[in-house]
Amino acid sequence: MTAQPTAAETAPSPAEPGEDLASVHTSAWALPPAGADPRVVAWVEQLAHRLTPDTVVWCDGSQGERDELTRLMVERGTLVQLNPEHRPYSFLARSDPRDVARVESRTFICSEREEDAGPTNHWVAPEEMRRTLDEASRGAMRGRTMYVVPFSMGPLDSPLARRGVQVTDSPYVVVSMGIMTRMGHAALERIRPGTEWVRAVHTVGAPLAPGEADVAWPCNEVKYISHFPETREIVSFGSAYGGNALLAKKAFALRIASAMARDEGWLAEHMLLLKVTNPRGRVLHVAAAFPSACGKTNLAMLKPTIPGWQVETIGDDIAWLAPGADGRLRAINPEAGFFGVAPGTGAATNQTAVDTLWGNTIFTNVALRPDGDVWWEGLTEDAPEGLVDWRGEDWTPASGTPAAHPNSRFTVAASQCPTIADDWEDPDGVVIDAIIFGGRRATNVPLVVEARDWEHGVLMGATISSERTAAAEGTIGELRRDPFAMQPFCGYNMADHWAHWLEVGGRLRAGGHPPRVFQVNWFRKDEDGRYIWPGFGENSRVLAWILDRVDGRATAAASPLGWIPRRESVDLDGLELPEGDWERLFEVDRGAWLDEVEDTAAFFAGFGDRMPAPLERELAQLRERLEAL
Ligand code: OXD
Ligand code: MN
Repeated sequence: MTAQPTAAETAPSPAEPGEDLASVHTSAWALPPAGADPRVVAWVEQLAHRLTPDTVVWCDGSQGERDELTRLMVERGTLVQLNPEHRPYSFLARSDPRDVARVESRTFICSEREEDAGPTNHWVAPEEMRRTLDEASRGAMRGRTMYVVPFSMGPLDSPLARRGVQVTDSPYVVVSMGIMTRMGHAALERIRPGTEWVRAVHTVGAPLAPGEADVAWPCNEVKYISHFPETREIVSFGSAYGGNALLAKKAFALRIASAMARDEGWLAEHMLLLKVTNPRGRVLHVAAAFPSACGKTNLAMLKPTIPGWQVETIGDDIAWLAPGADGRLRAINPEAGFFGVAPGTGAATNQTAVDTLWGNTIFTNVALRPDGDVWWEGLTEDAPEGLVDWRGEDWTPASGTPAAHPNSRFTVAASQCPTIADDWEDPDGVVIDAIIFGGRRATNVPLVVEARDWEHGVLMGATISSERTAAAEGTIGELRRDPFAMQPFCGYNMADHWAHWLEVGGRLRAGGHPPRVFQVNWFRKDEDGRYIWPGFGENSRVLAWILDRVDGRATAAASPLGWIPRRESVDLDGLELPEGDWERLFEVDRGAWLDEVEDTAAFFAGFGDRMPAPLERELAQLRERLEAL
């Protein structure tokens, strides 16, 4: 594949003074739909003048539009249509091998003041970033179509929903946004004078010279995923993949929305949402934050192994939470689809996800079977014969590389999930009874602990972490911190995010029903590196204990780390836990924990005077409880 030109190489010279770009281009620019908010129309026009697409198309979100776009992409080689006998109305996309994941090193928070981005974000001054992006994006859509994609995050008429408009030159992004959001005409209609809406600009950054042939996955070596939290704007240049390009997701629903939520008194979080019905018929709802690649989609579609419990899905990645008029915390899933990691999704780990993907699905960077269906590592135990890998090359198990890219994905409507809850689109949101924070920890962190109170729970969220493995840069065993699982997604200073949680907690406490807060860790290992807890469906035993605590039925014992379950209060029937494993799951190593507290103190010190005092106090109290052991 030929190298894509860089941003600098592709930037055409600015228009000559006095040149009337509008008269050059407007002929192919479709008229905006009648009634479109004039602010949106003016913004699109201004962008079209800068990006100079050949055509401007306003997307209506209809099936006909989607059919036309997929047809176009099949023709261009961006999509392969899968065999409809196996996977009706489904497609495979193979990305450029240099565009396969989110690029955190190229993700910028451009707040007015550096300290408002904080030490966990890459900050660039907004004027400087605007200058860079203006230059890079001048003419960047030449030879392409600019699609205008209006969308709603959250059910269309929910008071918790927010609106956005993304322009993009990638039809793959349009079709994906159509699955991941409520996209099209209905969303545009809801942007009226006075409605706040997020402006999101996306270009693959690969303009075409007249007559130049396109490639299947245009992108640019240089990438900028830039966020302007004060003005609620996103500009993404150079990538067409996932969170870099589907700007409704991480860029809007987390980075920009977290800043909106800070200003407006709610929370935008990297959390899955569950509805759980206990054996007594009580319905409870759970929000759970886990870092990327900790099995959020599996937990969101959990099949309990214990009788009497029903778990249903509301969301698998993002939750917007707000104290309601009744003083209780309510939550919506702002998304309409799942953009899940394919490898590791199979009958043994998540049959519900496998069932969700029966059709109407876009797969990206998975392997292709000779019968026109897809495959990835973990879908079945053995790889089928005759696979073509994610790069489009023939593959056998002897190839020595995975057939599906480790970050290969499925994009599918949430409504297609067999366990989707009946209240998943409740416009008022569901009442949250429990909040769970989880990390991937081989050591120290017990299977489950209940926080002593909200402040202690905020400490648990602020200290989510995973040990580095050989797969990540850095020293093995060193902690990779991912506070609130929001390290790559918080659009403002992380310490202010903790202060905001403390403030929201104060309001929930005043309402009399703050959710209970828990920490879980499915990944603890013994000295031989063996996972002690079986995980997956067996996690229902832990979830049941958590919700029995909320229901006032399960007992707990005090530990320096918080409340841990008494063995008899957890349903372990039918689980063959080797002798001593239960105790190992809750072991507190005083020395290792005191070291961890010191590491946390050093981490907190990095936030200087933005560090909220109640969290420092919580840490000091934890140290005291450990010292008393
Ligand atoms: C995701 C992520 O894609 O967290 O959901 O990276
Ligand atoms: Mn995620």
